[in-house]
Amino acid sequence: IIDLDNDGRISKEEFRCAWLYWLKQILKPVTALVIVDVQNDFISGSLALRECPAGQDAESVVPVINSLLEQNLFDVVVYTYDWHPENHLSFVDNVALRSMHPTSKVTKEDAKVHDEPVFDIGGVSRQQHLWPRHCTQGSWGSELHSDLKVVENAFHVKKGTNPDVDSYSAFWDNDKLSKTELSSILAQKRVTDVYVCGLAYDVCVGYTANDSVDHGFRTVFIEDAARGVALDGISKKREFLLSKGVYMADSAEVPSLV
Ligand code: VGL
Ligand code: ZN
Repeated sequence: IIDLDNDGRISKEEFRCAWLYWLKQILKPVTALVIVDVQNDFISGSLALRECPAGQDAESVVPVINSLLEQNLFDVVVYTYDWHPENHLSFVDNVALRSMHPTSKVTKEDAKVHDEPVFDIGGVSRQQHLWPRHCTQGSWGSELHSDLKVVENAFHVKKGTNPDVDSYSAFWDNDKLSKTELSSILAQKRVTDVYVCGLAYDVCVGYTANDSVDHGFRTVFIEDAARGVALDGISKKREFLLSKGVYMADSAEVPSLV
């Protein structure tokens, strides 16, 4: 007998039992926690989320993620890093180095943070959201928050290393020109289920969750272990990810999902 809730859907409790006693035995999930960009610049540096429109406290994800790690729930743990060269196209102070495409509504002279100029990159037009200079390779801002637990045998994946294209997703750059190491790590470890968390909800965590679904992974987004840039961005991203089949979870229910 299946216990259905008011919407006629299987209840969470029923699913939990079905998962634990049947599905998990058959599917034998291999789980990965992908901790996206929990770096100083997004917490207290140049792109501190508390100074972004949503005004969120990015540091508060650290104890939530540490608690998940301390419970040893995952087969694979991956830390990702936004890892930009000095001349990266997303930095507002690099606009002077760039050529604008004729279709750009934003000019070199008045480009500011959050504008989206269209650059001409060797004859290719590429629109880019502008950010303050952040996460330059090897800088303090690019380091993980010092309280974040770093487990042994974890993988460390860098993204955003090409000066001419941004990379919000930990799988691909924004134009899908090249992949990071993430998909080969997950394939080599035979991962089936990807859990994502970190910074920022509506940017890099959201893009990573989307690409995780597109790669065929069952994907869980741990919402209380993520903080975002803008409230409307967060709610739009949430609706979009739900429509793609991402499971939006609270960290407290993760032990019953893995
Ligand atoms: C990110 C803005 C620019 C992120 C990275 O990690 O969410 N956001 N670069
Ligand atoms: Zn970046």
